[in-house]
Amino acid sequence: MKTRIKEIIREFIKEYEKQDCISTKWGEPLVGFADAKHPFILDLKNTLGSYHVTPDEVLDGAKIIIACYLPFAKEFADTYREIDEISLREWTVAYKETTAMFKKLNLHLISILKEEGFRAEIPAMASEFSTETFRSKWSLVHHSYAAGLGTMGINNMLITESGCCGRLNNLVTDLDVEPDEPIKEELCLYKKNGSCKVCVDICPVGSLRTDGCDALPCWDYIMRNADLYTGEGKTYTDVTGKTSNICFTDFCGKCVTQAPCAFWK
Ligand code: B12
Ligand code: SF4
Ligand code: SF4
Repeated sequence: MKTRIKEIIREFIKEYEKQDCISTKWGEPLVGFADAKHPFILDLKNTLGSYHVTPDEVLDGAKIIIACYLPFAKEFADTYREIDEISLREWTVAYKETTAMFKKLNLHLISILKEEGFRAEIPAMASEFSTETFRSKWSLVHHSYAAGLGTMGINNMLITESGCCGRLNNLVTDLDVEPDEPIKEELCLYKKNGSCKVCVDICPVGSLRTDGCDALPCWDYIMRNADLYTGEGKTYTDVTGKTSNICFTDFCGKCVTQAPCAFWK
């Protein structure tokens, strides 16, 4: 069943990308299966905060979280290297298109799993966050870590064996499959042996430090791009209601495009 799900995801994305209306180019998806009852996940209400919802609150009887990391195609990501202060409209579009595609992929998976007698639910709160706390009630990074997709970089991104220049998606299910475990090898080069801090040096507003991240300067910076590129739809909803819910596609991403861990090869 795990192999079949991986193949369904791969095929769906390949076909989706062929549409004339889609300009984003994606690479090969990585898929992992997290145990919804893994102590790391059950402890998130303590480690992150009681606001964080559990898989059971999304789907009663949740067993497995399907986690997907989808990299942007490397040649597509390379276009980013040519620019400096602001990001290209293409990236804003890529963010919006990837988010929209994930929603359709999730609906596709839900209907296939239903035919097989399984239930599945989208953790809708993953698409919302507060611009006061900069936290979502569903952390895609933490669940994808539990699914064995990668480890946490000091750029605040999940770094996978394919890199970190991509986006994450989760689906909560009651699938009956063997869960994957978090990977043991540290993938961030700073955490591994101190040999890199490119992301810290490259951040134009000092958001990233080797001992943590300050979300506010990053937020202010990427909102300049959001103001510039209006009309591209939204990737997120601000639960405080302070920012526009009509157009909310924010992007900078220098820390995930111009770092050695963006793509390992
Ligand atoms: C809020 C948010 C933002 C905010 C705040 C980011 C911040 N730095 O705090 C803003 C809008 C600024 C932002 C910017 C970006 N974001 Co953002 N963001 C989110 C969102 C919606 C919620 C994040 C959240 O609630 N995290 C939970 C809190 C508790 O985690 P945290 O504050 O990051 O800190 C924790 C980790 O550092 C962790 N930690 C430390 N060490 C370790 C070790 C291990 C093993 C683990 C598991 C954890 C861990 O502990 C900390 C506290 O518990 C998620 C989507 C989602 N629903 O998850 C996307 C998400 C994290 N963002 C993503 C991306 C790509 C970006 C940008 C590159 C996009 C851009 N706009 O240019 C930038 C990069 C900024 C950066 N380097 O952090 C991707 C990350 C993909 C990946 N490879 O991991 C996500 C998952 C969206 C997606 N669908 O893929 N983002
Ligand atoms: S750029 Fe280097 S230090 Fe920063 S997250 Fe990637 S590997 Fe770690
Ligand atoms: S997205 Fe840009 S501003 Fe935000 S942390 Fe990364 S490099 Fe810094």
